[in-house]
Amino acid sequence: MTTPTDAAALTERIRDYALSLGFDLVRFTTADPMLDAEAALKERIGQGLMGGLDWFTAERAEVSANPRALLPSARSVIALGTFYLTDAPRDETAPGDPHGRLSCYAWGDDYHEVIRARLDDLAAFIRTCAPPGHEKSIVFVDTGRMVDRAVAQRAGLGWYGKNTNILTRGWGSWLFLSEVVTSLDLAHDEPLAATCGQCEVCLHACPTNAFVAPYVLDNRRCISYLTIELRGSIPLELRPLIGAHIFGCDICQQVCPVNLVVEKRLRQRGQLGKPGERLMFQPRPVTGSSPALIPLLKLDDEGFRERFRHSPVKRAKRRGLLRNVCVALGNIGDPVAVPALSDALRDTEPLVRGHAAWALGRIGGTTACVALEKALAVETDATVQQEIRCALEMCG
Ligand code: B12
Repeated sequence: MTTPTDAAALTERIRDYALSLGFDLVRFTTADPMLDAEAALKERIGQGLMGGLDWFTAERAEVSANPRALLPSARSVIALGTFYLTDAPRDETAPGDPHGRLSCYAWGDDYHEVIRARLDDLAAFIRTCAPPGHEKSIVFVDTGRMVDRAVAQRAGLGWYGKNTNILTRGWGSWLFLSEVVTSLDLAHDEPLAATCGQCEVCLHACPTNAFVAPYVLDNRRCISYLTIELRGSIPLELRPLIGAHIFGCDICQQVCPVNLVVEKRLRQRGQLGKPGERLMFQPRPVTGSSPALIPLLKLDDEGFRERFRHSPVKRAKRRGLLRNVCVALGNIGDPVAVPALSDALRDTEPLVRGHAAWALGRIGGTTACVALEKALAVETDATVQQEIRCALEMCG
């Protein structure tokens, strides 16, 4: 039997160890089911707002909102936050050298790999200090069946922002969330009383109007979904709204007043933008935070694998990333991209050919039109033929 004093002492040992591993926030909550979260998830699925994420089923919602469905002996959940912002994004696009935007979380090494290693270390530590019979634990980061944000909210790690992200006073919303579900009895924290109050800046800043109400995101309109998770064609009406985003989007976080205050304070204290700080999340040398787009369009499978090994960007796969690059080039509208986009009309992937056609139509001009006409004469895929015809109409 663990006494409250034992539990408090053990909780502090675990907190200190987690902080020493590089986690920035550590809170503790019970392993009771999160019934509000389960109801919210089921409601969103029922309304079609999780459309496109076929794996997000009502059954999954039931399991992921109930830690004991995953570890029957669970008594506590350790909620962890890892700050990942390393510097403010720079828009490097200049005439003749179009650049795209990577969302900040994807600048550096794949956080799943970085955090998983820390979680395994923490779980091993917990095993060594657990009383007999309480050694069991399982770890989660993002891809596991656990509602990361609901755990973080109940543990008082942060509060729900209206853009659905968890916000914190010290680190804003620039945190990866992860958990350890354990059979240990620990001292539990309370949820925070903080809210976003009257502020709705994020809701109105979204270029695709993805928020149907505060706290409610329509996944199918979110640029993050369209550029990362969507495997097929990007809906025509949304393409112009995506701008130069080629992997994820940070707009609803960048405009958040809490985040702006946090960034300013961290910068003043020298905790942001410091060379050598959080190296694993700093922009990778070859790709940076806003990569040149034309060279990306020339990547073959091998080149893509090589360039994005250990980067979150690999999730989009070559065809998804090149699709996004075409859309960004179309939106930037610089004719310097016409030769590379014309070459992409001969890509092995119909998805890339179709989006290259759209971009050429949007940029327009005689060279783009001629390339589209030539491509139409030899194209065999019906969807791409349709894209080319639409593009020729845009060309005028
Ligand atoms: C599916 C998913 C997505 C989808 C859908 C997003 C979404 N809103 O659900 C897509 C691909 C679009 C996406 C995008 C992003 N994601 Co994502 N995503 C997930 C994933 C795998 C599941 C999220 C989920 O359960 N969604 C279901 C919906 C219904 O949940 P929800 O919107 O959070 O709803 C909760 C609250 O809103 C609340 N609620 C409901 N109604 C109400 C009403 C009131 C009044 C209140 C107070 C609360 C409330 O209850 C709900 C249940 O907890 C998690 C990882 C995980 N395993 O949890 C990461 C996760 C949520 N994503 C994350 C990140 C970083 C992002 C991006 C910022 C990435 C980017 N830069 O492009 C964007 C942000 C977009 C946005 N504004 O949400 C982080 C969030 C970190 C944080 N600080 O909150 C997570 C936790 C990954 C991680 N482990 O760090 N993501």
